[in-house]
Amino acid sequence: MEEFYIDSDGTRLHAKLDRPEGVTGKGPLCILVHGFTGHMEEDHIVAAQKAMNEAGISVLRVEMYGHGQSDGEFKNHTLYKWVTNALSVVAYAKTLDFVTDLYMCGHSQGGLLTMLIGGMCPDDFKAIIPLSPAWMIPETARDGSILGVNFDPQHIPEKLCFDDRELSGDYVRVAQTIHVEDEIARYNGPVLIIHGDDDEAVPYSYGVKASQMYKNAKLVTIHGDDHCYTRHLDEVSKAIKEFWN
Ligand code: FER
Repeated sequence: MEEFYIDSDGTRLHAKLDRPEGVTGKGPLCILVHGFTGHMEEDHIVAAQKAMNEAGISVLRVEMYGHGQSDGEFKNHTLYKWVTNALSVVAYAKTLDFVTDLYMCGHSQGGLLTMLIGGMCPDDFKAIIPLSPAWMIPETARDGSILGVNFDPQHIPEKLCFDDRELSGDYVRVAQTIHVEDEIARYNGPVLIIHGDDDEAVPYSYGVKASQMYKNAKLVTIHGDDHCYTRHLDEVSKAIKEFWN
C-alpha cells in the first residue's frame, strides 16, 4: 500500500493505492470514494477495495473535501467541490504509467459522484460502479429536505444542523442545480449498481431506477441489507469480484 496526497487546485486529498498481491506491471485501476460523512477505512470501502484487488484490479481510495484526512471542513463541502476533486483524481490516475483501463466506484454520495463523473468523462472509464448511490440528493434538495432536515427550498438557510454536525446552506444551493438524469444519459458504458433492499438512507428504488435508466446496467440486490451492508458485506464482495470475471 502506498499512502500520499493528490493536489486538487490547492486542496490536499488523502489517498491510498493498493495493488493486487504480487502485481507490479501494467493493469487496470479503480478509483474508490466513500460517502457523506464517510472515509476510506470504513468496512464497506475496505471490503470493496479488497474484492477488487482479488479480481486483479489496483484500487486508488481517495477522501474528498472535508472528509477523512483530506483538507477542508465537513460543513463547507459541496458536490461541486467533490466533482472538482474527482476530476483531479481522474487526471492524476491518467498520469500513472501502470494504468491500462480506468474504473470508478463510490458509495452513496460517492456513488452519486461516480454517476456524475461517469457522465462528464465517459471516454475515461471502462465501467462505473455506483454502490447504493444517493442520487436522490439533488431532487430532495429541490424539494426542501436533506437527511431528514426540512427547509424552504426557495429560501435556503445559512446552515443546516444535524445531531452532531453542521452543513453550510451552500451544500443545498449546489445540490439543487445538479440533474443526475442528464449524466446518466451521457454514459453508455457498463454500470454495476449494488444496493441493499432494506437501505434506510437511500431508498432501494433509486438503485432500481438508475439501473433501468442506464443503457447498459446490471443491478445486484443485496437482500435484507442496509445502507452500509452491515449484514451481508460478503455478498457485496462477491458481486464486485464477479463483475470482472
Ligand atoms: C440525504 C439522504 C441520504 C443525504 C445524504 C444521504 C446529504 C446519504 C449519503 C451518504 O451516505 O453518502 O438527504 O443528504
